[in-house]
Amino acid sequence: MNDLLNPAQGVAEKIAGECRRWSVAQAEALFALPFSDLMFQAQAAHRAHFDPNEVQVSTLLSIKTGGCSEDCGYCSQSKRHDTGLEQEDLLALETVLDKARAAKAKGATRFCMGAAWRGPKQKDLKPVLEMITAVRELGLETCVTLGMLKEGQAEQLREAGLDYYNHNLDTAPEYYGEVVTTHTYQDRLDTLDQVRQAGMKVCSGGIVGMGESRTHRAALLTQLANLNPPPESVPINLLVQVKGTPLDGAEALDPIEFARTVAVARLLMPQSLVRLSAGREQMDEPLQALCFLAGANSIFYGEKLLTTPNPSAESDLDLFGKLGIRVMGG
Ligand code: SAM
Ligand code: DTB
Ligand code: SF4
Repeated sequence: MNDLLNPAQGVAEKIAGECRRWSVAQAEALFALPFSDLMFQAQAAHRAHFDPNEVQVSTLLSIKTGGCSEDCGYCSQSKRHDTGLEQEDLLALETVLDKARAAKAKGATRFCMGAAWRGPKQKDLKPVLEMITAVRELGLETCVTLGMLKEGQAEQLREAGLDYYNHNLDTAPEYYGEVVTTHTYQDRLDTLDQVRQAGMKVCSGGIVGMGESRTHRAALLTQLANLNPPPESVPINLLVQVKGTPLDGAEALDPIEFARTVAVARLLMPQSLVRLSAGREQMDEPLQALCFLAGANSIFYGEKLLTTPNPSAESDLDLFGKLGIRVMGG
């Protein structure tokens, strides 16, 4: 048996120590483990680096909704898809601050602001910089997701006090062209590079359930894990199917395969926060519990993601109570 796959070999230690670069074949071999072995190893990796009973909570807000030039096949906000979404201008600073205060009062520790842009124009960036500084002054960690960054923009974000920049690789390089044609995988990697060079923390993950193969899922996680260093935060989104998008009607991903994806993310990136992200509204409690067992230790918290529903804060706190989970940093 390959050493890496032998539970007796302590895969968590091997991963944290020797194995900086992962091959897709190694990731696929983890996917193919008997479920109990995979879960056991993911739990061991999780416990080596985190309190297994703590989950980080982030609240999302769409600060600029709809009308996006890009053609991402999953997205409700592309102007190329007839989803019936009402386009909105950039929110006012006070509106954002009210939402951030409410999120903090409900127990969120990080506030993530998303804009439906290919990337920010300089005139758009200025008000966002003010939002970042003001949200941080409330005592929340800050994250924004604004699309592709141009030269110098990452530095401006860092100077405004931004903690995390979210920019997902979304799927395998080989599958990206099936989902998006208006920008490339290399564009995504270039923005991640700029964020790192500017000294910010990286939040990057992907979406599963878009009709991709297991090999594609393994390739996505390999790409993320081989970033040097890996992202501090790794959102794993289950596709939320939106009427009017090309991916509406994609074959649903098997829930066990979803839990396996979370476990492999935990094993490949043992020191990262792995976030159980979009798609929780479509998951029952046992599946979410399985994902926490597989090593997920962050969620989006609050009744809305960007444009689609998320479980209520009350139902999440109820689930945390049943599972004995505490809020990280809460
Ligand atoms: N426009 C920016 C960009 O594309 O990076 C930021 C906003 S975009 C909505 C942020 C991320 O949300 C996407 O990269 C994708 O991972 C996720 N996302 C968007 N629509 C989704 C859906 N229907 N289901 C699951 N995840 C989705
Ligand atoms: C991430 O990985 N997922 C979030 C956040 N980063 C920006 C967005 C999920 C969006 C789900 C679909 C919607 O609400 O529009
Ligand atoms: Fe635009 Fe981002 Fe949606 Fe793509 S994912 S259409 S870039 S908002």
